[in-house]
Amino acid sequence: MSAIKTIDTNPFAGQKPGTSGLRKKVAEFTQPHYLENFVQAIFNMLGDCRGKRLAVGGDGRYYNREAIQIIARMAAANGFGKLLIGRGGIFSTPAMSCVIRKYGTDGGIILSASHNPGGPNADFGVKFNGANGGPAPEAVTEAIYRQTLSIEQYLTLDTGDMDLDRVGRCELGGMEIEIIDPVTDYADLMASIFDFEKISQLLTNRRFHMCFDAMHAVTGPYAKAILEERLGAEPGTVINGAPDESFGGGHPDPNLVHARELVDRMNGDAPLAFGAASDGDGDRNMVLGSGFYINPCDSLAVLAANAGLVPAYHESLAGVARSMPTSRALDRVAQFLEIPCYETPVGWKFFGNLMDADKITICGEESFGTGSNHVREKDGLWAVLFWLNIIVESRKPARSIVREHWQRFGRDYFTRHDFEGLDAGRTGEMIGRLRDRVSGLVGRQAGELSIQAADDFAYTDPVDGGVSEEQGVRIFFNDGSRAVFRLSGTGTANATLRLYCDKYETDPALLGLDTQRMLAQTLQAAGEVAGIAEFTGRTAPDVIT
Ligand code: VG1
Ligand code: CO
Repeated sequence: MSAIKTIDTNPFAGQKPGTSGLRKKVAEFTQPHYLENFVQAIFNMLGDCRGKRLAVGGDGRYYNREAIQIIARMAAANGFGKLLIGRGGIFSTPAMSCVIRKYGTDGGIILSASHNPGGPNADFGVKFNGANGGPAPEAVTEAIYRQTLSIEQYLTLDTGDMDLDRVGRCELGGMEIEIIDPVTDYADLMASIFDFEKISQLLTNRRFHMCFDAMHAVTGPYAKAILEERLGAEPGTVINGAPDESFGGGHPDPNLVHARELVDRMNGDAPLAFGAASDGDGDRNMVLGSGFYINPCDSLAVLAANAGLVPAYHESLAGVARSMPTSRALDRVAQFLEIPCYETPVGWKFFGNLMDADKITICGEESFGTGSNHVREKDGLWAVLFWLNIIVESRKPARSIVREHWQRFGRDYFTRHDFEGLDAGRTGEMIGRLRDRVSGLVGRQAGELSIQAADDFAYTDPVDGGVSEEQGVRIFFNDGSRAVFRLSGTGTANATLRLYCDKYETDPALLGLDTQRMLAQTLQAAGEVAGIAEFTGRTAPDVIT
């Protein structure tokens, strides 16, 4: 048996998990002891690790394999009983959630910085998920952070690397390691939720052409196995399907800016019937109809409204939830269905308790994230299959489904403006000033609008009573529109300001108009109230979704 080594170390500042795990530049993560400190902090938070079982895998980005070797040695030295590892070190985020739940492990470690770019000069990340398969809630990430502040030692093993590429069992310092196929369990789960037979009829109908852009990231193998192999879509349906350590030099973020190739195919002379893309770790989705962009807030509302068409959701939904900045389109569906709709802070970790307590079945965020209680993460391919199942059952193209939805429920125009690479000090000051003034804003004029209500969003978890404050400043205007301001918690350099605006419209003549035009007054008023130009020096956002 290999010798256990105790390594002396010192705390690193800033190992505080953000919206979704700890994300840093690769150069920071690969410093001696940096990853080790964080991993030992997770283990210390867990307490006695003897005999515990963990799943480990990542999105395949640069440093994924090395990190897994380090984690495996440390897990063995800390007395874990078993590690389940995806072949090649791969698990998409939703597949990891599936595996934790299916095999009943005590949790999992996901190596990913999600939609952030990868490569030696880009980003790396580590996320801890609990036994329910979901991202650690705030109390747990806080406990991990506290451990990082006082860490003095970590345990590892004096041993070489193991083979990550062969499915099977082996042993490391008395700990069992099982390398499993990362796709099969997840694909089986999808087959148990959706009507694969009918979706297959659709995908093998030579008049229905679709494209799935895996963006050189982790969903390539999943999408090929499910869409092309199991469901019979023509080869080539999945593009950019070979995972790459640097995501082909791109930004694995499924939006109109970064999924350019897909967008061109959907808008060309012979547009495809349906298009979709996923992000670095496979939990996000963007869906497109022929020449038609489907806003993620609308997508979430459409899935909830049509859930009865999908086998797993035939029975009624327990409830639904959305993150606070996500448009209120979902609320209108919930009201119609007479089910509760919860409003949570940004980040998937807030949905877990609601699902565990059977309060919600489907939930989502404006940031291209939708999911259900089949796992405890958002799930990109699940959303794509959901759409295909709705299309085949309703016999309507995606575009008609959305337009009919607007006719029925009204349309919530929604946009998000991101201002990136900002000076953290000045941007923090701007948000601080907004927060301080928030209660005094009511009645004030801003541009053409006046402010009816304003607050700094706080959330009390209805299950465990945990309180999360300062989750975003909300301003409600007299025309029914809303603006939300918050700072991103997933970046690795400088600050990113997110400004979200939405407005409800029911006039049938005003349902098919341009989003930016419809929200121009609200955007203008929001910029003025916050002093965006004055504090950031910017007059236009870097990314609009
Ligand atoms: C962003 C999104 C948020 C999402 C998070 C993780 O966070 O806004 O909705 O849950 O990314 O998604 P922030 O703090 O940067 O706004 V993923 O796919 O990057 O794990
Ligand atoms: Co992601």
